[in-house]
Amino acid sequence: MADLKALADAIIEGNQSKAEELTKSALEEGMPAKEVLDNGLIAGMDVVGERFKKNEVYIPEVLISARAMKGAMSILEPELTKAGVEPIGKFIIGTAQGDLHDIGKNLVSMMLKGAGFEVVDLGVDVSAEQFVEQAKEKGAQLVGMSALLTTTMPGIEKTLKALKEAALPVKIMVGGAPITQAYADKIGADGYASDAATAVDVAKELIS
Ligand code: B1M
Repeated sequence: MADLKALADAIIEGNQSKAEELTKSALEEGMPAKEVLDNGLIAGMDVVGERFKKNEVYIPEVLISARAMKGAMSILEPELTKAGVEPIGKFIIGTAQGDLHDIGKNLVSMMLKGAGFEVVDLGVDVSAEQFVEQAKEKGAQLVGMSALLTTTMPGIEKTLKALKEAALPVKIMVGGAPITQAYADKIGADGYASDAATAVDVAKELIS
């Protein structure tokens, strides 16, 4: 009998080979891919997110868990596609124009994937035009921007204006070390999060 609790634990421990092995055996036993995803992988990443928020684990542990999740997802994804399982939302993410910092943005991206979002990562130094074009092309519900430099924060505001002018039905989220809730409110962003685990909660709220 497939042990989804052991799978969740393997994700929490960041044990990639065990997570992959347990995912394979659950599928071989005929367990639905969605059940493996929800009660194994996502259940594990939820615990990691909560521990990260409480400062019980730090960035390296989260990255190791995310790597285990990614390995198991590569086995699960073809089965999810076959079963027609839809992601809970489509999220476009990138770092503001002129800004090359991507460690926090990558962490947010991984946690969102861990929570069941489809994430299109545009990378770093992303212009307002690229955000708008990709949001349109990919039919995203959420656009997230990250900035680490005070000098690149205006790029976030510019992109936000461009997305609003394009009248796309997207919610806009912002984050990164110099960004605050007050700044997010001032520029009219729909959501702000100070860390990657909270970003997942905010994203879920925005699409609910
Ligand atoms: Co840069 N750098 N850096 N740097 N760098 C800072 C940011 C700086 C504060 C250092 C300092 O002076 N004390 C300073 C900025 C000062 C300012 O603007 N006020 C700075 C500077 C000045 C620069 C350069 C200009 C240096 C130079 O060349 N003279 C240059 C700029 C390059 C460019 O971007 N054009 C530069 C370059 C670099 C490296 C390339 C060497 C490297 C980046 C490597 C990389 O990212 N691949 C780097 C690094 C590593 C840093 C520090 C040391 C660490 C940043 C980091 O990754 N933090 C940083 C100093 C520091 O913070 N101690 C510094 C960890 C990361 C997990 O946190 O990104 O905040 P963070 O993400 C968090 C939250 O903010 C949130 O979730 C994450 C996880 O919980 N979050 C979101 C992030 N994005 C979110 C999006 C959301 C929601 C939440 O919704 C969409």
